[in-house]
Amino acid sequence: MIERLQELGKEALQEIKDADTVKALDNIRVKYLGKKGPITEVLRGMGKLSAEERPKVGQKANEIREEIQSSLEAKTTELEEIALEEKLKEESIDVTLPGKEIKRGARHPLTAVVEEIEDIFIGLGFQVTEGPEVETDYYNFEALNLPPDHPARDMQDSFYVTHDMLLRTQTSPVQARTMQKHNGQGPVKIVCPGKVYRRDDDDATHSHQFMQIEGLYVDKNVRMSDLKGTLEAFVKKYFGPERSIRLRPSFFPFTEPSVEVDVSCGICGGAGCRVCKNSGWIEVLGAGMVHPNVLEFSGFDSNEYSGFAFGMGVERFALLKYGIDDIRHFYTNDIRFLEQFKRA
Ligand code: 2U9
Repeated sequence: MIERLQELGKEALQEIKDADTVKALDNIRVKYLGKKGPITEVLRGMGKLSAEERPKVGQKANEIREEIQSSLEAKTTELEEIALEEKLKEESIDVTLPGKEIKRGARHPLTAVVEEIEDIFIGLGFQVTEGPEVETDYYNFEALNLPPDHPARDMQDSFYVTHDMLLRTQTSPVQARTMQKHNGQGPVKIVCPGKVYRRDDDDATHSHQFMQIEGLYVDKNVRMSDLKGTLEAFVKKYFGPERSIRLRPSFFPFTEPSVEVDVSCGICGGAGCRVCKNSGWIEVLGAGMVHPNVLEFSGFDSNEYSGFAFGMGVERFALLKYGIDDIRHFYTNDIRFLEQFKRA
């Protein structure tokens, strides 16, 4: 019996040595030390042994059992350590690897142009003011000297929300609201950037939604020469000191007199080319002296106060600066277009 026990012990230790998983060790434990295992069986048969043999066999059986037990424990620890090491190796982080590139966006070109223009006017003493895009008929038209029968108020030209509310067709209502808040006290010196809406078929030069910046300066003794000097300073800052402006007479309901402002062509320097349609000049702004009716509508005494106002389309300024040929590029969000405006 002792021989049989020794054989079993040897067999078990060999199997433990060869085991390569904790699960396999568990199977070995059940196989050799379980209730139906060979060692238990040997112990069960001890009743048949002589009183002399019984303690010896019992002692050997316990020795073998303990040997198997401790070998199992040692091997379990060993396998667990190997598994842990492998896991650590697998999960280790190589801090020397280069990081993943994070895609950086860019300011939209129209935003960049708006901010650039705002900065120039801030430098000239203007404040930036914004207002609602859904406006009342009153602020969008009436306060700007566009009477109810004016053609610009045609339903066909504007996006009406209700019978007297519409998407603003210009940013001028912001100026009218600001003047009204001043209770007839100057100065008011503001630029108003923002989106405006007009019923138009979209093409390379038109969009039903575009951006404007308008300016207004109301104070005592504001004159046409102040308007000209301000716009000249602005254009030279935006396009370059070599550029000049010229004013041509025009008409707007909210200004009198009104002018259209051209900048000398930056491509041909005034000699005439495709960009300036051979005239040497490019139209960029509308402007004029604020109509007395508009001053009065917003609570200013037109005998005491005068003012100038101007308006420009932001897209046009962006097209000219960056040599873009189609206004629709600004709204279609093609990443290949937008990426070109990333800062270095
Ligand atoms: C108030 C009084 C006067 C704003 C002005 C223009 C001339 C003008 C156009 C330029 C191109 C609009 O984007 S565009 O189509 N604007 O020509 N705008 S004077 O005059 C005002 C505004 C508010 C209270």
